[in-house]
Amino acid sequence: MPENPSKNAVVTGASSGIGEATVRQLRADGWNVIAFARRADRLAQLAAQTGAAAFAGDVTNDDDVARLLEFAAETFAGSGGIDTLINIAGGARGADHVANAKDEDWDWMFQVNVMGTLKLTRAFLPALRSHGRGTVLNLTSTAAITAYEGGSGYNAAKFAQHALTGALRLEEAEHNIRVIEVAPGLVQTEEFALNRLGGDKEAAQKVYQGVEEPLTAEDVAGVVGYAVGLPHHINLDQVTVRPVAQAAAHKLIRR
Ligand code: 8X3
Repeated sequence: MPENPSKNAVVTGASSGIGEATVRQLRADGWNVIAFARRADRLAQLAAQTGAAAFAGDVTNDDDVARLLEFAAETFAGSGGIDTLINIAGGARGADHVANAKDEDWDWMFQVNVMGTLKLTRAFLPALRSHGRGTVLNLTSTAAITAYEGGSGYNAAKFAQHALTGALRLEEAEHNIRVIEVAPGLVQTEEFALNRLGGDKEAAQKVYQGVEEPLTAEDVAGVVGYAVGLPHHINLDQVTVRPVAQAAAHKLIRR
């Protein structure tokens, strides 16, 4: 197989979970990486440990995104420019049924999962096009594929992010930009369930209770690293990744 020519990536959502693990994976694979997230202290630590460049900001803030774009142009100026954008920032808030849905939870989920992906992607497309072999990888979820009770807001946001990803793949193929979707199922991370359930540690632990081997952030980062590390003409359109114990959204084996 030809060598993968890509090497300069921006990773969002990099301060914890799958985003952080992806930065570590790509650095271990020899990539130049800019880690982007809101929490500067965590980013600084990650940068010190991995040699990634850190840039603090919010994916839903247009000024932050514009500053990130400038920073990426400077950082990667000597090594061929950015070739890969990895949109991992996202998350769930609330597990209410539609009957009790909270506007603020839905707004937050649409902002961070959908609008954040849009803002980053739109900002970086000109640079990815001019590079000539661009890659956009969007981390969605199995919640983008199957709706479930209590999932409505997260399902709606992730379905929307999935749809954006599909349209983008069609639109950008002529610019030689591959568009990859990685859709993980149950992944046990430090913060995902905790954030979703309003910081309730006990409830967050119950999500994974009895599941022998939920996925880890590192498992998913390995898949992301594999997908973006393939020779550029190979596009993994959509990769669904679940633990064996979760054969489907409704079929989770707890022992
Ligand atoms: C997370 C997967 O099962 O909580 O994106 O919807 S799930």
